[in-house]
Amino acid sequence: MVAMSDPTAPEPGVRRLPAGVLERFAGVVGPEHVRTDPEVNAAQVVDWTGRFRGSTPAVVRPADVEEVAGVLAVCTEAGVPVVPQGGNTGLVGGSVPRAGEVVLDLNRLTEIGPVDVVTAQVTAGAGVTLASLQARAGAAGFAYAVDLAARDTATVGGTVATNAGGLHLLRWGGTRQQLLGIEAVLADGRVLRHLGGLAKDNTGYDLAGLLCGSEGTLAVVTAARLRLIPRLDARVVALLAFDEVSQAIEAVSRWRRSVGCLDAAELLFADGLALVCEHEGRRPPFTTEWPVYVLVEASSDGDPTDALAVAVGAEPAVREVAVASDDHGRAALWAYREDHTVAINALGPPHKLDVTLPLDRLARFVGEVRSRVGVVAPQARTWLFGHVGDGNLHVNVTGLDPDDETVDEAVLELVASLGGSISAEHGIGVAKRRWLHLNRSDAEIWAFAAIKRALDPQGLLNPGVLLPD
Ligand code: 2HG
Ligand code: ZN
Repeated sequence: MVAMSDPTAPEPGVRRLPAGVLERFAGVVGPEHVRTDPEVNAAQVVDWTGRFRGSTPAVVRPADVEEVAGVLAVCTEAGVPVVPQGGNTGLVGGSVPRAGEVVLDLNRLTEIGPVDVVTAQVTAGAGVTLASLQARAGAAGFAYAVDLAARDTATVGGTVATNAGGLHLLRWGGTRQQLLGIEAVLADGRVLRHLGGLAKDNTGYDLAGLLCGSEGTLAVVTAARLRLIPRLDARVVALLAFDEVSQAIEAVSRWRRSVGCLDAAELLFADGLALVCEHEGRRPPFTTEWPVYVLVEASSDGDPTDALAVAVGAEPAVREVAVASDDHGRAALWAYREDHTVAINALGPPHKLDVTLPLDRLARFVGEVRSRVGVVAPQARTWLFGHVGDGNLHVNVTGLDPDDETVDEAVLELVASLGGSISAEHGIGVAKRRWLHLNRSDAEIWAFAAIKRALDPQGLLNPGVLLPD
């Protein structure tokens, strides 16, 4: 018996599936892995921020690639749309069944292959969390280059599907730079598998590169062959205070050139730091409140503290410094930065605008964005933080109705007018697809649509995500 409520009487607003589809899903994955109870599925129909909500007739939980292929074949035959979902930590509404789609939950694909110590590679299933991947790589003397605050929940499949950037991109690149091969299932159940991990392999189209960042619209990622980096245990973190954002940005540009082992350079502002301290009940890092802070991390196989100290000492604009090289102290400094997301979310569902600016225009953007928001939404509050080394700012705006997009439009137009990207690392999702044209030409969007039609002719994979209507 399928573990579900009566499929003939769906919840109000929930899509009715064609007769027999739930039973066919159950035939593929086992009845206990077809979940139809709205209470059980509640956390999987809303995004992490609470801004994007939907409903689903069923969450289907395959155990492996064959079961994913079987479920998708049923969906194609029955014309049932699907939203692939991993850790559901996305921030642009890309993993939520907004129009009553079936949720294809990849969290059971947790297999991690052996670490190949000669080539420094590993194959990981879509449902492996970044934390588990780090643990496996670490045990073999390596690390995985992509790291995020949501590491305990975010999965390999989700980070590949969104080409996640994270905290260490400036040194090691984002997810696409780690990807040596992919296994993925097309809408009709066909399996694409290219996991050999050969360093040189020019045998046609780079499907891994194409699927990475396609946000579940072209195929469902089931595994990835990933590059590993050396595990560098000598690590130092410093939090540095500045008076002006332009000074902070210029200092980071110099440190990028002078400190070869720089892993991260993150930007914080006084209001965000104060919010984090209040929300977490934590003491501020300094007795004086400074307008701008930069958190830097360096790692090496020998102690990188001196290299960082020399570089920091050469910057007269640095007003105060807190340094930590032990695990506890480093985590405490990182928490001032990583806890922004949670602290802001506690104010109510934020609008998240994850953008990149050319580095020489970043300070100007910071100077203008709050007033642009103020003009269209005087009641709103704008929070800024991000990966300053990459020119990537996270503009979070609270105090807005979830569906009110006037602020989104004002900010994204400002970004585009300054030559920036409307999506640095979170993707387009449903949140930004109306503005894809700000960064992509008609010809590019035509090519996107042509690829989508070729791989998913019925438009069943993550409908409403990435591509404009
Ligand atoms: C981060 O950098 C994540 O911490 C989340 O990309 C950013 O909450 C956000 O807007
Ligand atoms: Zn980020």
